Amino acid sequence: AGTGSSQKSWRRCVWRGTSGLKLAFRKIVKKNSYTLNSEEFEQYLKNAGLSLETEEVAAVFKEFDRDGNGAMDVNEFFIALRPPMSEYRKKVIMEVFQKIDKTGDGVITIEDLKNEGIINTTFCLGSVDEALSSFLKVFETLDGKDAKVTKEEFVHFYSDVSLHVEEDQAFVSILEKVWKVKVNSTY
Ligand SMILES: [Ca+2]
Ligand SMILES: [Ca+2]
Repeated sequence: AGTGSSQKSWRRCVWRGTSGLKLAFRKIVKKNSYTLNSEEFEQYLKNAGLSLETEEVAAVFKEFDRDGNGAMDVNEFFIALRPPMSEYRKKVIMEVFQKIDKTGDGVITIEDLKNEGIINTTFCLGSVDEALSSFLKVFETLDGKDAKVTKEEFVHFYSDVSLHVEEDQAFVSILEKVWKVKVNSTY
């Protein structure tokens, strides 16, 4: 297993080769029931032009295989290859999450959003609950869409957003606008 910083540089390296990896992964998932094992992972890293020692691959695979079942699924694959977010952005995301979670139960549900004016329900078809529930489902990317956004789902969603937003200030204002909160941006 590598140190934290070698893992980081590894990820940066992989990220640069990511378009090749995505193609490779698409090819494999068709053949192999949507997961890949350590050997397949190594093979496809090689195909993507990233040669690593077998032990390195194994160590990385172990870290990526978050539920430890020996198979990497697409979610684990992309979560793993995503470059780490800055501490600042992580804090911003957690701050916003806590502000939205009015009931304080650690999950964002429609109860938290009622009467907060987060979405304009005036022109929605169906009930306010239905509208809020569809809104919440947008942020659910990990488990089944149950209109309950966990911290993990929230962080996962905004980690993806974060990849596409260069400036911290822009990132903060995206969160502020969507969730109608004010971020206390001095940490
Ligand atoms: Ca809540
Ligand atoms: Ca959920």
